Amino acid sequence: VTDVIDRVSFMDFEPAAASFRDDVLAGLSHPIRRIPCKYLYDATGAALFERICELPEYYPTRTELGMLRRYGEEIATLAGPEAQVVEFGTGDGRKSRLLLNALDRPASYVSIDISRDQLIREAAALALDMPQVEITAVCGDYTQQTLSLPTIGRRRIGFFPGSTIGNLTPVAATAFLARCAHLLPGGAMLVGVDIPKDISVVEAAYNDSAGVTAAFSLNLLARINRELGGTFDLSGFRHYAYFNEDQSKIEIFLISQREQRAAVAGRFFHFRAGERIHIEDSYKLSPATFQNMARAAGFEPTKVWVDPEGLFSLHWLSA
Ligand code: AVI
Repeated sequence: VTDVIDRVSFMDFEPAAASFRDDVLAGLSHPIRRIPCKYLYDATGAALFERICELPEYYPTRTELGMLRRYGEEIATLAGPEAQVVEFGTGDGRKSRLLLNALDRPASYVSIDISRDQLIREAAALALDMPQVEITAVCGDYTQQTLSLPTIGRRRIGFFPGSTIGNLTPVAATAFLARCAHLLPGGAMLVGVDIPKDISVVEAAYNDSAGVTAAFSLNLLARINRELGGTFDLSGFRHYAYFNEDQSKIEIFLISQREQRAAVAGRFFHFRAGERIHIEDSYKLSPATFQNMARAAGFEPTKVWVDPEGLFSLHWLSA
């Protein structure tokens, strides 16, 4: 532990920050242009994502919040008393509060995130609301780094809500879960997973009528302009999201609306009309598919809850 800020213990594993430029240049040079979706979340992107979560078409957030309320008691029984909750990624803290409030005298909460400012802000807010819980903020990249965590509490419970697991390829998701299993010996993990459903419902969630998701996608080009000396004309690109049925995933692209060039960090890139930049996948996994993935990662899936409308699932995995 390197520091204590506002009652929050802060551990900094100093995740590599220099990679945005390298990843964008490599991704735009690739024959199939692509930029990793983690770069969607600068401060503007994180604020836009919070607005997405409130949209009428975007069912995952409110469904999962409802499920945490509805199944809180059962979750508390499975977790046992005085647990240590370890959340991978911070979000806006609403789900962590619901979970901690449902549990029986949770001993501690560890939040792991790559973005230092949001991590500390949310952890400090949580510490104010829940003085009885020991709070640790860990700045690190849980997809890349091996993190050693403090042990406070009887049993470690991992928490990965929001179907963020669906933004990883199945291979990367399995590798991530295997890393988690390693961090949670004798513990368990609660994972939120979006499930396949009527295509029109899924596609509407990623093509909202207010255009917030489009703004979220286009902010990636704005971020490149701001941080990497980019010259993208945002009006020359369009957000496009569709459901790929064969692979059971939403695919999101930015499509060039005309022939154009843009500079990034002093290098020029040429785009044909209709050319795409792939910016995100969002897999939708049935309970059985996800349970198989969890088993391959070394977990024993012990319980799955699905909401009454069949939109979303919450999985309890024993490590
Ligand atoms: C963060 N993640 C689970 C969101 C999703 O649904 O895949 C990201 C998102 N992209 C556009 N809308 C939401």
